[in-house]
Amino acid sequence: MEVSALQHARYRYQPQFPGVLSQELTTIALSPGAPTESIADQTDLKALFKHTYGTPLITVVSGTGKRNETLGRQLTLGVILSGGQAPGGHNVIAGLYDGLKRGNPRSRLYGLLGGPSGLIESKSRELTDAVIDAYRNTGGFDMIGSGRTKIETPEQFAASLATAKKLRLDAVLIIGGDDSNTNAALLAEYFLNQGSPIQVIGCPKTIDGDLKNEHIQISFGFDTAVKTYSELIGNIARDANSAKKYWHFIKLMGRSASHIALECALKTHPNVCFISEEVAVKKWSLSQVVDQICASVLKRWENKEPFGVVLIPEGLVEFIPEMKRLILELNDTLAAYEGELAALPNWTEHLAFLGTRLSPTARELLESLPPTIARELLMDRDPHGNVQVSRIETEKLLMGMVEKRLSRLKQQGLYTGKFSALGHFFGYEGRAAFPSNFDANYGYSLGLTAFVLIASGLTGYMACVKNLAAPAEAWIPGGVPLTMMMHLEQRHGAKKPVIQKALVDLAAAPFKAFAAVRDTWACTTGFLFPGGIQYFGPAELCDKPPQILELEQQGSI
Ligand code: FBP
Repeated sequence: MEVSALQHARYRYQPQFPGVLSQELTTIALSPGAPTESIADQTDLKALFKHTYGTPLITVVSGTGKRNETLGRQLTLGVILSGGQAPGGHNVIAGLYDGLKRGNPRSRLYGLLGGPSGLIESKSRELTDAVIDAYRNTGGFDMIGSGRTKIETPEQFAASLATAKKLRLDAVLIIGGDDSNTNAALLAEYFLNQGSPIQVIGCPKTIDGDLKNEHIQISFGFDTAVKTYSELIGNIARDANSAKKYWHFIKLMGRSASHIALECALKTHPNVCFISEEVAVKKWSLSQVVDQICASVLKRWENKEPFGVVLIPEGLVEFIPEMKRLILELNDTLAAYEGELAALPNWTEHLAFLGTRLSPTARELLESLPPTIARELLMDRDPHGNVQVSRIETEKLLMGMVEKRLSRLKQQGLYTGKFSALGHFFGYEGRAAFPSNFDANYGYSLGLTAFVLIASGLTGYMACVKNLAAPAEAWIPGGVPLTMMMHLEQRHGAKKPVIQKALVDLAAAPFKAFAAVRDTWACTTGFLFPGGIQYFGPAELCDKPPQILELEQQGSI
């Protein structure tokens, strides 16, 4: 198979990992903490997770140096990649594989194909040296594929157990985000309920950075994704500063949370960046959001700088209270009139039909939106019939509204400049990039840690690695009980146990660092140009962890 020069060079990269994992793995010890509680709803969760609730936090420590036969026994494991791609996933599998072979060379690893459905439908491939070596330090999830199927129904749980038994698995590692790890917790509990000793361990994956708490400092994939987007933002900013004629509106992936936008802002110093969590707390209207962009446009035009960069988190519209209300009303109304709407030939008729059925405020807002956006709100639905917020072209919505506002100011003689805007959406560009050294090291360390937890007989845990702002040698591997990160949430009309998503904390150091300088960025040109990810060279260029992580751990820039 032909590979690029970089892929060839990356095959030879040796991921760095915690010092404690470099000793003979079969001599390692686990240090348990006190029993744990879930973050809320303790009584309900204790009842739902009778076998796995309340287990202690685990730290992996140096052992006595004596071989522990449990850790050296022959094992057969299954691994699943779940949800959206995140750079570093192949290295988790490589770390798991290497740990497994270091523990006992006769152990085997199966990849379940296409995400959780590989377990349900019993689709797997054995992962050998040749397969693993072809994917070391590469991006994407193409080694075994991924998928978004949830193991939900009693039949799916039973089929999962049947596959695990058929492959004679001792354990399954589920590499995924908050929902997939919730699934891992349910599966671990189910297996024990069925009297099966098959263990389930989770691993924190997502570019969104929203699987994060006291014990999970960041998910793998975030670092590479933000470094990729920041390179592109920096390049665009430099182009803008050269041509001096365009305003670039850049929407960034990340679902509801704005961690990606915040990290990209800290890395590139755009003129405007919205943090959805702040918009919600301050209850900004769409018009106030537009005001802020216009204020920067006017100021920069006065300064003879008729160009700029605006960063927009993917989930912004959900956090603008009036838009949120409109989306909820639309979801309800569309569900109530599903049949009638299906019979209408086009979206203009949908709009007219809905017009009389929405509240006056919702109707007014819908009608004030640019036609393309109104159309996206009406036509683009997910399988549950809800508006697909991530598909809404928020960058175009804001460009259109700013343009409208500026032409009004022009008519009033308050603005005489030109305004040319270009829209971009960065998302998929960053999900399958070659993992940065940080993600290559972190993914590999998570895989090795997962092996240690599995070989030690644990189930219902997420592999974790702490102290990530330090060099990899000083990272601390361990395990967090999945139930410890859970609470109950209303989902599809019922209370369900879920791992809590982490939104941007407005009281924490990363947001404060951004808030302290953004007014200056709005009026001046102080872009940073981070350039492409550096894979070979000095550590300060190649191994830097995400800035939000450094800020959280140091409390300052
Ligand atoms: P995960 O939550 O599975 O990690 O996926 C993250 C993400 O990249 C989001 O940022 C984005 O909104 C979504 O996936 C896109 O999903 P899809 O791959 O189905 O288009």
